[in-house]
Amino acid sequence: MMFGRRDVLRMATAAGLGSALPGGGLAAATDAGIEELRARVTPFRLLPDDYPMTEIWGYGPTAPGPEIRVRQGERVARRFVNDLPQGSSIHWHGIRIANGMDGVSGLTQEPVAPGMRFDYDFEAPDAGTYWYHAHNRSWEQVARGLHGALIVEEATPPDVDREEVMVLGDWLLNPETGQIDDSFDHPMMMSHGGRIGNYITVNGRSDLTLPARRHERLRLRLINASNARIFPLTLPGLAGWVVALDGMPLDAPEPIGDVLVLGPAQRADLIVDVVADAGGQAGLAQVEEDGDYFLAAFDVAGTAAQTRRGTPAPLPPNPNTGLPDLSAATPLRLVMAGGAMGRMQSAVLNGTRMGFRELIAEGRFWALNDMAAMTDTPLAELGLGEPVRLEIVNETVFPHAMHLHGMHFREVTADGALGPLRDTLLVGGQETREIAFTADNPGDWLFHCHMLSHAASGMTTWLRVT
Ligand SMILES: [Cu+2]
Repeated sequence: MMFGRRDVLRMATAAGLGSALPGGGLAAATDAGIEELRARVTPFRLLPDDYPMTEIWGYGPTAPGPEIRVRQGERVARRFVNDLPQGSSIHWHGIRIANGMDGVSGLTQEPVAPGMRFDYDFEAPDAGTYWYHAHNRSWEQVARGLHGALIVEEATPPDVDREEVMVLGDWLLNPETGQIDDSFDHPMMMSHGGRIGNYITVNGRSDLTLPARRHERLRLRLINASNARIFPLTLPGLAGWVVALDGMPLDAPEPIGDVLVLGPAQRADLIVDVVADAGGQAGLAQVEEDGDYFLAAFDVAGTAAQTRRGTPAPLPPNPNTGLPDLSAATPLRLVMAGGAMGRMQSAVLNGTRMGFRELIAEGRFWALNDMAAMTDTPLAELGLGEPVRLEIVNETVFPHAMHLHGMHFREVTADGALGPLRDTLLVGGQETREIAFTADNPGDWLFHCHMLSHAASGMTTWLRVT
């Protein structure tokens, strides 16, 4: 099978592949001794050199923003300074966090106004691969570049030669100007699969190429930071195991299947060996109808070892691995309706039942349990420690990546078994799935679709744990 690079801009008429793109993080200590994370409008070398710079919104001069990395149990402290023209806040995706630090504008805090700041300070109780992103007008702000990796290292890291964090980005750019397409509220994006881009990057580059040696063992931390794109991935020239999903270690490493599917906001930790010959190429590729295209490539030179190593040990478990008590679990049900080609006749918006056409006029295309917007009352009020099972009925024809804040859940599979811990579940069109969790974190927690245009147009609800 041949693997090539995808055209730079699929919509563009002609352009050669450029190379160098600048990077560079930032970290500024402030007078208060807390590190600053400053969101600003900035030019970024997103496209190759023969294109103009792209104006992005970044945590610093790049997208993704600076990688935040701590050891398990350490604190993350950042002073968020908002130099954007809009209010904003930062959500620390997948971290079991105190509610007031969850960063959800309109639920756990007010948006931080332009020119203002907010100090985030929380413990990272679980090792794993997480990310941070804007959580006000997220369908616009994340798309403009406000996202970055948050890595929590194990006390005893796995035995690998090195690791690579790979933040998958999906940009919708105007092919004439190279600037971010600003049709964030376009009904087509809201009502279909969400804002799908035309320019895919890994760590802000379309041509990321890294060196590797045959039989080198790598840990890959994959993060899907796109607004709506579901990545079907293959790993040509690499062979190995999934060791964690959404940051949470699997009980045992699982061999990577033919295709690894990563929905919006989902992460996968892989331990892979380079099996391509020296002089060959390996990498991370996206499956498309006409072939597989490298998103990131390894140029294989030299040999790290004569033979492959054996199966890796599982990652050390995090402290929250207890199983929810299904026999005592409170049953909840969430019906997802609407969207193009759906059959939603009406839904309730701000206390008023409206027909689908009226809802569309209000920018609402979806409903959760008949509600086309966040309501004052939560989906459920749960007691601290209460076990829950939540059936998710997707009556729409689109897949949705359902994300629970503050707590991890396990999928209840058809045979009644419990799957691995996750924070984001990709539910296929017209599928019914079930998750279970113990409501062990007090506060108001969002539960929403991570196709961010969907979240903005009806697919957001919340749970209260007291
Ligand atoms: Cu959705």
